[in-house]
Amino acid sequence: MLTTHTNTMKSFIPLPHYFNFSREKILKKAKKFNKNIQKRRTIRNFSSIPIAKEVIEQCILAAASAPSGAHMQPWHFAVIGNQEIKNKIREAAEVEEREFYQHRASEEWLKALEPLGTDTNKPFLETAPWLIAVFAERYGIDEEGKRYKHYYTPESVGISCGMLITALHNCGLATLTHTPSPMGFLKKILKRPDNERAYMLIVCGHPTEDAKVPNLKRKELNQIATFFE
Ligand code: IYR
Repeated sequence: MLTTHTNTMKSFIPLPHYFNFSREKILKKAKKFNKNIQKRRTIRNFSSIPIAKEVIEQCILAAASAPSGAHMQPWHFAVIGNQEIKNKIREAAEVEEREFYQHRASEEWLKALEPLGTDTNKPFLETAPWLIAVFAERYGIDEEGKRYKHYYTPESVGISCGMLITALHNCGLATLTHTPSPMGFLKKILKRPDNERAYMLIVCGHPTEDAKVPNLKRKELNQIATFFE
């Protein structure tokens, strides 16, 4: 299989899977999927109910099926279930968050965050069963230690994060996309190599029974899409 930049030979195979659904079935599936994904909510109240590692493994494999620039697959998923590491991550994230809320964030930014009810306190980083730190590989390194270029890295990693969130939601699990900024501490705590940059922290678990979410509205179709028929 062609996987890395080192494969220069062209190789094509017949498209292995193609779903030749009827027009009716396509629309039915579109509606069904939308109905399900509309139930996705970002949560911040995580219970400590465990989730099997195998579930996370499957969802990461799904995420890693994302398209990527020149098929470089420029992502790495550091999956943390270890309590001591979670504690360290919480501690380091809260240092950055205190700086953010007290100094770095503009008035406008803080005002925009008000409806979400966020603050410097991040207990979910310790209580949720899994933290998935997603790293973007700024460049690749071949078997001889030579660097090679990656393309459209933020776009590629962003797509895979979206697919990961969708895959987890499909299992009935809740997530929080958490981006304490800067995220340099993740690279240090998780001992990731120089070519990687922390991209996003995805918190995953079950909501607590009394979990609350802000009363947010999604934009209407005519606000987000323009059709040229
Ligand atoms: N990282 C901070 C602030 C924050 C920023 C945005 I943009 C959000 O959508 C939510 C929170 C925090 O996690 O509290």
